[in-house]
Amino acid sequence: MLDIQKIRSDFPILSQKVNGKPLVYFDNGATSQKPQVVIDAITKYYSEINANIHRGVHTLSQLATDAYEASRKKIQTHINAKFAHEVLFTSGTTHGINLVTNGFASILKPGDEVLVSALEHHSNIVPWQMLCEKTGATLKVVPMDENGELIMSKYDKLLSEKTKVVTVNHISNALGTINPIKYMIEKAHEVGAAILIDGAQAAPHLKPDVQELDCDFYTFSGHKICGPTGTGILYGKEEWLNKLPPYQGGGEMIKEVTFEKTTYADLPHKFEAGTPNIAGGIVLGTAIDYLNEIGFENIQKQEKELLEYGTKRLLEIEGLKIYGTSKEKTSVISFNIDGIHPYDIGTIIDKQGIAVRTGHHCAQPIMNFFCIPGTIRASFSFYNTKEEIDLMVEAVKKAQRMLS
Ligand code: C6P
Repeated sequence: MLDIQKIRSDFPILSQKVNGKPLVYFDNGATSQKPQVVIDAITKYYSEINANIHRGVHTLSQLATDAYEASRKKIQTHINAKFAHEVLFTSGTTHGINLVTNGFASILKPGDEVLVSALEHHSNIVPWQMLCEKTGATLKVVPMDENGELIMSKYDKLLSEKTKVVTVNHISNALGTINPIKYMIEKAHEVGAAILIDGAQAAPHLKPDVQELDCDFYTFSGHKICGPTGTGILYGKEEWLNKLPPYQGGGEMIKEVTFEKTTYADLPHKFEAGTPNIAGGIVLGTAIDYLNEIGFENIQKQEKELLEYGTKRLLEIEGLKIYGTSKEKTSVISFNIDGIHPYDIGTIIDKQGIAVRTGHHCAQPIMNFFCIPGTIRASFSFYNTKEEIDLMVEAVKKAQRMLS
């Protein structure tokens, strides 16, 4: 059993008051809070070893380079990639997806098809639309049902030899659905398509094993897993990363430059032009260590309890409807109350110190599917408690009384 109070004391922000009330932070889907070890590691980097990496022979540059590359190895182990050079540092999930879509611009042709799912965040729709506009490929959508589950029989039918890439999130940010990605990866490969998994909402809750999954790309953001903002990871299979052209040109991504021709560096540097977020990359490793010390089994157990308890308590409220009722679900509850706009509830409960996200959650097609403008989304982390859920339920009831 986790000692939640001890864990909470690792996060300085959680003992703050907001609007005069103890903070109840249920916006973990947007970004997670940071433990003191992560905050300290940022200070330590800038106080002790700050220097540019892969460039200098001087001691600080070596220390910074070693720490950065050690973090890459740590992340390789964490996601079970075959090689460290399959792990690219990015600024986040959005960057990772754009790197891949940019690469496919030189591969796709008119008549080719890209399959996205109906459950995607805009970050995993718009770059693919842009790619299709550029190449003449066609974007097709794997539909979902009323529970927020992707319809696998429709997926099977959409796949054909025309399908060149499939892209799907591991977990939906708006509904919490855990998608059957293992099945989807196998099926994509049967028709020879590559597949990208958007792991932005999965990485906080589980340890993805990219070899076991056999996905071609897996991407996630550091800021959602207790790490700094402006950090992220794109895993790509070596053969794909070798095939794709570089994303950006600049320093560090070259072997040799002349005005006639430039040759590119080996992986991973081919995709890491310019000075990266060095502190961020190193400290992302610290965040991953922190989560592994707590243990993903413990994290899942705590979050499952919060999901079950939160669902039960919220459903006590008259007129409340939960969106996203899939069998496999993570600790996200999206809901609305009859006749009340989600923004109004969000604004009123904020006055009680309760932080939730309201709106379309960068997933407008999902809102369109349900014919709603948005939802109130409570997304729980392992450091949340049932007592906090009680506070939210009371605050929502109060808001409902005020607004009806
Ligand atoms: N979702 C949310 O509140 P970035 O912004 O690059 O770190 O992550 C983008 C992204 C991509 N895919 C999924 C499934 C996501 O959930 C997100 C980020 C946040 O739901 C902020 S919009």
